[in-house]
Formats: sequence, structure tokens, C-alpha cells
Amino acid sequence: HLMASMEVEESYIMIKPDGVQRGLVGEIISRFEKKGFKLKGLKLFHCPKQLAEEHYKDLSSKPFFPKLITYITSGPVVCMAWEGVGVVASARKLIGATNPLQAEPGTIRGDLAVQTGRNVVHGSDSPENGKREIALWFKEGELTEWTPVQTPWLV
Ligand code: RTP
Repeated sequence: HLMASMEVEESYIMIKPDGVQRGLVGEIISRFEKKGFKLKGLKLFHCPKQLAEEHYKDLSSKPFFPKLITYITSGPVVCMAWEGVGVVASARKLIGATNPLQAEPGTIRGDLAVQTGRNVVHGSDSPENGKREIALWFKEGELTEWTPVQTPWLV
């Protein structure tokens, strides 16, 4: 498990094709918004095979890898960059366990999914991977630096 961090971090969160097809985009985005994290990048994108393979390169030797690539490239995904104190580990908690049947109720996967191969959302597993994945999925100019008004309750 990731330790709770006091650092400002970035996490790459992606609504997978099943989440888009099932109309869960608003529901999933709202969970990160309500928690109090800051959205820095957002786009709907149909990802090419090569990018999916690069993103999941650490899993390339797994037997489920070809299926995973077919799944992720099967339709548009929603790419998001979220910033905040401890956002990487917190987002993983909000998302829940990889196998949705083991994910706690109250988590995105626990509430909204059944199958590991159809688990609606991705979240970076370390601050380093957060930066790597945001750089991989977003071009320069697609991320926006901004300061929300009325933040005192959340910092
Ligand atoms: P993610 O990277 O998507 O946030 O998922 P994760 O860290 O919870 O899980 P990971 O082990 O990194 O696996 C990445 C994605 O591959 C699919 N998967 N299928 N046994 C299987 O069929 C299997 N295992 C993993 C899932 O979509 C998982 O989220």
C-alpha cells in the first residue's frame, strides 16, 4: 500500500472505454472533484495501440496483456490530470481494488464495476508514474495551471 503523503503530487486518472460507454463519466469525475483535488487536464481521446502498449509496458509479459490493449483501445477514454496533496494514494483509495468484486463499497470500482478486465478507471500507482503518464497522455499546451478561488477549506 502507498503511504499517505503530504506532498503536492499529480496523478493520471483515466476513465476506461467501459466507463465512457456506460455513461459513468460525470459520476467518476465528480468523485475526484468532491474530494477536493484540482483538475489540470481533461480530454476525450481514442488512444492508438502504440500508446496503450507504452502506458502498460510493465505488464507486457502478462498473459492478459493483449486483451488489456484491445480493451483500452476499443473506444474513447477520458484522460485526466489531477493535482493535490497526496493525490496519488488517495485516488487509488477512491478507485478501489483492481478486482471490483474485492473493491470496498464506496469506491468507484466497488460501486460501479464487476470484472477486473472491465474496471472502469485507471489511477497512477506512484508520484513518479503520475508524472510519467501525464507526460505520455497529454501534449504541451493541454494542461492548464490555475488557482481556484475560495480554497481555504481544503488546504
Ligand atoms: P490500473 O493500472 O488500470 O489503475 O489498474 P491497477 O493498478 O489496479 O492494476 P494493474 O495490476 O496495474 O493492472 C492494470 C489493468 O490490467 C487489467 N488486468 N486484467 N487478470 C486480469 O485479467 C487482469 N489483471 C489486470 C485491469 O484492467 C487492470 O486495471
